[in-house]
Amino acid sequence: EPTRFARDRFDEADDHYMGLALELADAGLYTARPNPRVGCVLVRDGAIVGRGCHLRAGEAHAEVNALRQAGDLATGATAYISLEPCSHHGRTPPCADALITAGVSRVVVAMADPNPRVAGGGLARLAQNGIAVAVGLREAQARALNAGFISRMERRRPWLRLKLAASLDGRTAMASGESKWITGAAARADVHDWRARSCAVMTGIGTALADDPALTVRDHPQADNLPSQPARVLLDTRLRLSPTARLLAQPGRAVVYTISDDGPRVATLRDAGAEVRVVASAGGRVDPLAVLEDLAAQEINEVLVECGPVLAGYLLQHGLVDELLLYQAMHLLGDDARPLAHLPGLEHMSERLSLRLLELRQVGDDVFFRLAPKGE
Ligand code: AOF
Ligand code: ZN
Repeated sequence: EPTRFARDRFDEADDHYMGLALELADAGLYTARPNPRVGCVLVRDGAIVGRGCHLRAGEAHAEVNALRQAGDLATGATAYISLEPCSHHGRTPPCADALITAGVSRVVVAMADPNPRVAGGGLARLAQNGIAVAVGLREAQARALNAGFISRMERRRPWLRLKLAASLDGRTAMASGESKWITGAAARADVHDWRARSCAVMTGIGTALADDPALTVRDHPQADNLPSQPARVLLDTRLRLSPTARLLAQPGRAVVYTISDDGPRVATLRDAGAEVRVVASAGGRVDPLAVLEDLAAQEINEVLVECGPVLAGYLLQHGLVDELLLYQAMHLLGDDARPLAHLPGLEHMSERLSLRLLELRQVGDDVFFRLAPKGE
């Protein structure tokens, strides 16, 4: 529905302060989940009188932290917030009411809150109380910061990042399955950073059997500050996972998705700490889309998939990849090594799967590409 609020009346100072609000929001990158990362700056007579961010679900929202800092100086101030203030009673009372009570005179937000419990209600409440409201400043940046939260609210599925590590000739493992290590230590540390911001890390049974990964965040500055380890999610059509698998023995949730109704195997894995969930099948295997929808219902915002070529190919082919994170090592593995992703052979260039380059950087001796499939 078209917004009734001004989208274009922003000056350079507005842009500057919204930039600060977004910087503050970044402080919740690893800790705010399942809530969005939000920052707020209060400005009166050209001076910042309050700054706040939202650090953890259940704790104060960004606006409340900024208002506390400003005290009486909030009266007549402009609030720059990276997300529409809430209007609902959730884990905390509505921020829109707090801004009204504090006597703020103008509110600028980067984007409306896609949460159906808010969805314009916060802005409407402010406007009804005589507060000048403007929305849409640095919206793209605000949406990128909370891609997972927004995806969960708008599409009812998480934001999916597919991480792959390949040689210069695009190979991901030797024919034997040996894949440790394609890329260097710096690239692996970078992957732990992507894990740390995610609600879940997902893999397929092929990778789980071949590598026995732990799928936890380790050796990361935020490792001990996370609300929990990301949930470890396994797609295991026939429940082939060993009850002694490392991914079951780590702190945090381990969720095994299957289409199997093999009671004894389910019981064995549950005893070993797994949450076993039965979902729909797609072509005789666990349906990844059904898994994603189930994860969204559990407040999973961002999913990092670290898997082999079968699941990678499926996700790419079915348009389920929102971002591809590719670490490429400067060596050649040869014709017998395994490809990046299994995709059907194509006859024409016009059928190719095109990607848009979003980011490119060197990580140790490897090269990192962040890409988005085109045409979504
Ligand atoms: C804000 N400011 O800093 C954040 C907001 O359960 P609660 O009370 O923590 O509410 C969570 C919801 O509030 C979340 O789903 C989103 O819609 C909004 N987040 N709103 O005004 C904030 N983090
Ligand atoms: Zn709020």
